[in-house]
Amino acid sequence: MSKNKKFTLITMIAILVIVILFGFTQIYSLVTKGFGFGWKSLNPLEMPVILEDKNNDPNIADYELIAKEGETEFIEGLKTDTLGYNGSYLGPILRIKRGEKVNISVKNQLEVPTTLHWHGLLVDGEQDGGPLQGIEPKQSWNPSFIVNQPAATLWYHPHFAGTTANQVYFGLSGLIYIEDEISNKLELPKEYGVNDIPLIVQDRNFQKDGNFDYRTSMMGVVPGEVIIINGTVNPYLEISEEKIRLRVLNASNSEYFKFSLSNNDSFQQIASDGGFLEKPISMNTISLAPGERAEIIVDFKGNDEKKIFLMNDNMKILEFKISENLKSSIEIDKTLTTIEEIAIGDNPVQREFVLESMGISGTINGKYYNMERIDEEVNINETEIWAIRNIGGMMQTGGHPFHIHGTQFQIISRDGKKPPLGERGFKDTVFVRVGEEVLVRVRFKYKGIYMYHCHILEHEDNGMMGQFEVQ
Ligand SMILES: [Cu+2]
Repeated sequence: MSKNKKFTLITMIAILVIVILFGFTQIYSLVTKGFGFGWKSLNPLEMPVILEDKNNDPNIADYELIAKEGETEFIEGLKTDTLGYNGSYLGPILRIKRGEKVNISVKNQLEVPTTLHWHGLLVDGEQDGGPLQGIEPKQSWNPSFIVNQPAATLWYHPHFAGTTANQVYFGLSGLIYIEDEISNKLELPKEYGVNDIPLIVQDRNFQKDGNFDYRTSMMGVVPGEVIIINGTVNPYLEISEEKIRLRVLNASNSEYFKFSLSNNDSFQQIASDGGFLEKPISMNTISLAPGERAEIIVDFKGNDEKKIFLMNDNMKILEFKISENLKSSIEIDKTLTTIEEIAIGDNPVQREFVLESMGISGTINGKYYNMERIDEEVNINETEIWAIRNIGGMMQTGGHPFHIHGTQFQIISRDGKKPPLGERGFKDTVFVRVGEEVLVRVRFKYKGIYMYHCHILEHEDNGMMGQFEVQ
């Protein structure tokens, strides 16, 4: 063989190996990056509606959520096929008072089965909306529960085994606000849409005709070049008051976000997944893995710049258009709530959850999800210590957001060290980096079968989930 031919052969084999390793779609995405949206044609940030309670009794709420297909105009003049609850994309906000009885009629108008899971809500296993509560097309599911947990920003989304990632990507997600005596009493911005703003953050790819370009390879989902907030492409928000409360949800399938302000100003975190922190915490960046939430207060007082952006790493994702005459705001309370450590008995039950992933799929304790199998038996009202370990795996690129249903837990440690201040409140999802071990204190107050899983939705759909029964 001539030197030239040998060289060509080696080059071709090298290209083949690269393509097999990284997947065609990943390479395509790398090549086309930079031809994305940039920052142009700004749209006012969409505000989800607050769902109307159809019951006049102040202690009972009757809600209706209809999962259906629709069309959404993200890009001017182009229609995108989407899914939504009661609308074409995303869903309304369920605003629930602590102590209230909630009846929900969930109707499935999709052509495929779905479920509706209340992420972060403490309810019986049968009301939880996991993979075991499937709703066939044209059928309804009518969960009913009393909400008894602190004020928090939670969310809802489908959880049907194997199709969750697709249904969430196309639009099925919504927020739940729980309010209680503490949240009502605190000095905080609480005027919805004015100074209390939801931010449902998602990455998306679009095709030329406007449709979503949801692509996966053996590596996982192809990261979106466009960040949309509340379903708005290139959004802006008019700021007319000094202090604005942002309730941020990472509703992406697999992207990890690192938020900051373009002027690098600090802001204050006031809540994590399960509710308020004890005190506001000042910070310059906040990271959220898929499924995680945080509430932050941004103070725009004394800014010379009239344009400040919310950033994800180095990318602008939301423009704050700041008014000339900002309405002055109240001072935020210095103490928000009291968080008691979840009480623990002598010799608590300890469990270990080993996370291992291979590109788009993964296992927990070496097992893929099996609907017929109960992986752990847990006693009700008994605090346990769960150790979650990420041992990496083949083609492992990042960490796993580990979500436990039916509880709000407390993080004891990350690799033996106390968690950062923003993680010392209640959590239902914790990001576990490669090689890291996270210990949590967990207790269940309701009975039934629940899930624990990775909240990278492609991992979840491809087996990275287990079941436990509380009794
Ligand atoms: Cu994962």
